[in-house]
Amino acid sequence: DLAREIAREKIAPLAPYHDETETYPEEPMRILAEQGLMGIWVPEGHGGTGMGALALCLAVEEVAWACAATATNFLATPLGGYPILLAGTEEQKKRYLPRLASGEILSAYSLSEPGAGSDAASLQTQAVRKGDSYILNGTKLWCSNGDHAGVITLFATVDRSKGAKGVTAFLVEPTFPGFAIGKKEKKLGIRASPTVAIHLNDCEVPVENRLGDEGEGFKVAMKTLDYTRPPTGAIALGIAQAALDAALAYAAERKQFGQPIAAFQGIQFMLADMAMAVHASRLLVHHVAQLVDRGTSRVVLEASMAKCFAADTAMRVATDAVQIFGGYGYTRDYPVERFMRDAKITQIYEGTNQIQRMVIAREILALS
Ligand code: COS
Repeated sequence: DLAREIAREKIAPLAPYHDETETYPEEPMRILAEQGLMGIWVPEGHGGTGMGALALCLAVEEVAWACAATATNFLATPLGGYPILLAGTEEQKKRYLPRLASGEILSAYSLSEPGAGSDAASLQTQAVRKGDSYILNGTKLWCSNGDHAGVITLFATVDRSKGAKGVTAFLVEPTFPGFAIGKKEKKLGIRASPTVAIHLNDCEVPVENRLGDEGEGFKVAMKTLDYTRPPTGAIALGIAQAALDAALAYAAERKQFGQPIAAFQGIQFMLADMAMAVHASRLLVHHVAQLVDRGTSRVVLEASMAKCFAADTAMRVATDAVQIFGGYGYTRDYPVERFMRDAKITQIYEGTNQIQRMVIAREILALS
């Protein structure tokens, strides 16, 4: 309820401005922190509210209903922070989690590289141990919220020849020597969410900032995605619900041939299909989130299904909403064109929907 109130009253009115100007939604992010929503996923013992995965999905959906870019920035902190929960030492948890929970600092997750997207294990950024530090060299790409993060969970390899088994996770702070934020991408959608490159030029990371053991990083990266693909599905769900709501309102109000277009069966069937898909997405997202909250040890299948289905739904529903708005929908005077642009990224980030289908196929074939 709190997330919905903030989203509708404070975030939605600013969304078109931040989209148009490609500026960071400072005010929405400040309010989300002020109201205690940054700490939903953080256990109470570490300064959060410990409300769990379902609560995070509900909050993310509400924020995304208003502004998918703000929701992406909001989700970047659990994305960077879950690895600390999963693999961090007590000391690392104490150092970072309370500050992430309060919103004092934000986080980000940096896995992808220019040559390593879907094939994440082929990353090339190198980490070489030198005394009490690791020296990191390489370029990371597509880091959401990277230029606003106080700590970034960043993946490098200690041995390129080992593939996934060489990948190691580090907690990198932007003040570390040799760390630099690079190009900010100019994007089709979620334009108020910065997507940046990171350059590591003999970047010095203290040994105490290695997360987990050498070679454990790939599993940490994958387990993290099991927790963050459901709320990524919730971003898609928020966009889809916003597009459906806009289409319903417009179809009831817009008159052609002497009656509201909602009276035409052609439009009714579109709206019915949109509503079914949105409802099914919500059930998939909530189901996997509840499995996580119940402590289910493996949610790979359900997480990929929820993310993939909700993202495809968001794209289809937003495209249909533009269709229902007709020519008006194609202009920036109405929000549905933004929903359509924003929906597209949900089929790409956190693992493309092709990768999700690959993961789903692997899981069901192994089960049978
Ligand atoms: N949880 C725990 N361990 C996992 C795991 C998971 N969800 N997924 C994979 N692993 C483990 C495997 O069990 C394997 O361990 P062993 O060698 O001990 O058997 C290891 O990790 C390597 O896994 P796998 O062989 O499946 O790796 P692949 O190179 O085939 O890649 C995919 C797997 C394609 C699923 C992975 O690279 C992926 O998700 N790519 C998309 C990346 C992505 O989502 N990027 C966007 C996020 S950054 S915003």
